[in-house]
Amino acid sequence: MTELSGGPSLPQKRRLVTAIPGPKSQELLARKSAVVASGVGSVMPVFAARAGGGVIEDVDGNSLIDFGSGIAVTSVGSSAEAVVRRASAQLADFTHTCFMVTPYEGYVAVCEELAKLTPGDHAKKSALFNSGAEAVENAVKIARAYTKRQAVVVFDHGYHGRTNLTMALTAKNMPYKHSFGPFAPEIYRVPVAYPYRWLTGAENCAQEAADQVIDMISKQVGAENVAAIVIEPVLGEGGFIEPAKGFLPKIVEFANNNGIVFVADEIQSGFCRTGQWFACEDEGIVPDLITTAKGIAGGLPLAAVTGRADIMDAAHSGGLGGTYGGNPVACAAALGSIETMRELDLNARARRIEEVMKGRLGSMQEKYEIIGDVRGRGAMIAIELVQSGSKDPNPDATSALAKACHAAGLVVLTCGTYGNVLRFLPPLVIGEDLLNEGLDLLEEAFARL
Ligand code: PLZ
Repeated sequence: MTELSGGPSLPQKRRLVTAIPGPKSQELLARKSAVVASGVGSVMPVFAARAGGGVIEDVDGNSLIDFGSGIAVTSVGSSAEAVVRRASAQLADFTHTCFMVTPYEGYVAVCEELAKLTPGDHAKKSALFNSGAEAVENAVKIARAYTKRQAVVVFDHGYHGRTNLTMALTAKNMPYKHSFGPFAPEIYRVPVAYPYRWLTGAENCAQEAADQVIDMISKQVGAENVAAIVIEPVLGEGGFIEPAKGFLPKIVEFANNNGIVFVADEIQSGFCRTGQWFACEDEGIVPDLITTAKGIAGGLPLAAVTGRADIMDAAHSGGLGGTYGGNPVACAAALGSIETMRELDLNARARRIEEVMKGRLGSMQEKYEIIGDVRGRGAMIAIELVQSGSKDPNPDATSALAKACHAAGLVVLTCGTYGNVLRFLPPLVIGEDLLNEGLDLLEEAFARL
């Protein structure tokens, strides 16, 4: 894998010239705490100045290796040439007209790409929004309008956003829901096939979990009352959980047999992140609706609901929209991002990142018994940290390791219901030397722990 430039003048090298955070970041942090609400946290106390390829340069001139991509967003890098070129041209032409007032071509072109790229060869339509949460909310609106039913089924460890409805769909209380209720009604949570933590063993996980889900829906909700089943094909914030193979197809079959809209939330896993356009493809799943955001637009805010034309058309005319949904600059960026994914074959790069990461993390697992599980797909890889000799979660080691990586100039993120998962989401354009250097820094952090 050769090094790709993600920004014309940004050297693809880690470089620390001050402590982390440096003096300029510290000054900005003081200004931040005076005026930014404390509810809005930041993983690392450094302020970005430029970013591109596999690095983020801070205001003190430190250059950090990026294993976060701004939470799985900048898959093409933070300043990909085609994204900058197309978004800049659009910016000069016009910033906004509102698609609901006078439409423009970019929006239509993005919907055409979504129809081509998402799984299934049926007729598809899309609607564009600003954020992942908004896309999930709209998928639920559409599924309810189509089925004329109300109930929505979601899963343990699921994450779908921070708005009122999507908080209700999200599993984890702290920090997402605590003190923010009451939540939307008619949401039902069922188990997910989490192989590492399945009590009777990973080999029984897919069948037993699917049986439990179907039994719970049938007995507690009534399949005929369910509008939608919403699931992430690889669960993101909940801990990069890959449902045991066979689980998702059983759920899809149940949904199909009962007139339930199956919604794949691919906001984190989509757009080449897992080494294919969408993570569903692994098991040949064709969702009725698919929600996308994050990686779609190279860092600009854009989200979509895409799905079967008859379902998408169930919402009455004027029933879907929003002032900024499908903003022209964000659409231009999405077209640049998709162009980059095709041109650089970023699916192949994601698979290569998996190969390198799993190799290195697998060796670390043999050495450090607190690494309970190494998992994930493509450039969506994680390690689950446990107490030595058990599967009890080890959030302390997780945050200590993350801190050590940050101090060494490596941006890593944590996740997981138990706060014990270190996740790695490098831009797909990261150079292989930077990728290995990041893994060296992680290994040093383990050695010092
Ligand atoms: N669905 C699967 O991963 C966003 C959340 C970060 P928005 N994940 C990052 C945080 O702590 O707020 C996400 C996701 C899945 C929906 C969403 C929501 O997307 O664009 O953040 O609204």
